[in-house]
Amino acid sequence: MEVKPYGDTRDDGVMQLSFTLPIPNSPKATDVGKQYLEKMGFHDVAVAEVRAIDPGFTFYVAYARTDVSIDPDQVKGDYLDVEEMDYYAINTFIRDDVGHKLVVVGAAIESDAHTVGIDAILNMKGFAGNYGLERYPEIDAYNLGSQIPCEQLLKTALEKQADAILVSQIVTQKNIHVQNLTKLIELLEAEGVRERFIIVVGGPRINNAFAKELGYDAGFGPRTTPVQVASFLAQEAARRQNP
Ligand code: B12
Repeated sequence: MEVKPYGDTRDDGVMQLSFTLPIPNSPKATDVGKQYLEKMGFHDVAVAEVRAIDPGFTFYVAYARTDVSIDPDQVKGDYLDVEEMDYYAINTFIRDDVGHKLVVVGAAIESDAHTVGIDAILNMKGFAGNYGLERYPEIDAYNLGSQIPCEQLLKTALEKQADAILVSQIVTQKNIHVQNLTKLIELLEAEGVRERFIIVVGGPRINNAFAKELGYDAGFGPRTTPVQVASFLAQEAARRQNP
């Protein structure tokens, strides 16, 4: 079934838009913004806010109506198919269906110095009201931090006999994340240990389809919560145990 944005009533197509044009905020700036949205096919355009954010830049907030609709069933992709469980259910599931504690080793690899993403998933205190994986009695989590060379991550994963390797990649400038993520997979393959681990990558510009293309088992994007990751790891470990 086709749907349109919901503003005031079902399928009225009303959207809130915000954008910046590289023009000074002058008496005609409102009309420039309005006509730009009309050129894009919007109608009933109401410009609600026009502000100079710099002498040469004007920021807009506008409401406008679109005729464009979409059928969500026609959107196909490689989305992660995981039943999200809660903290307690995940621990029980690991105990009953995996049969041993899950060992997880995580790091932001190579040049990437951002720790907050991997910490959000692993740290005991967690993120967005969710405990991190360190808190799970049925998970042994090792957070190596940031700027960890792939070789060191693999060495630790082997030493700890990890079930899963969790990789964070935040910086994507000049596709550095592609290079780093490819390096890790190639290293695992060269050492003949790729199939030994569940390998997951996360970051603000990561999605599941992209991760799969690079040879990872799953990819997690912005606003990922620890329960989503723990649910995936538990279910994937159980699936591998009973293929
Ligand atoms: C804090 C920060 C820093 C801090 C990091 C401190 C630290 N200890 O982490 C410092 C100041 C060191 C820093 C440095 C740099 N930064 Co910085 N930084 C940020 C900032 C402001 C916030 C990042 C953050 O903490 N987000 C909060 C966390 C919770 O969100 P998250 O990382 O997305 O993580 C979530 C998901 O992505 C996912 N996730 C992430 N990792 C993983 C891993 C797994 C396994 C899973 C399952 C999920 C997962 O789950 C998390 C929770 O939901 C962002 C801008 C922004 N607002 O995002 C820029 C930003 C990421 N930085 C950026 C840049 C460019 C840099 C520098 C290169 C700047 C420079 N020229 O020196 C350096 C990088 C140095 C390096 N070698 O890496 C750019 C990256 C642009 C790009 N596309 O590549 C950003 C986007 C800023 C910008 N707009 O330009 N940065």
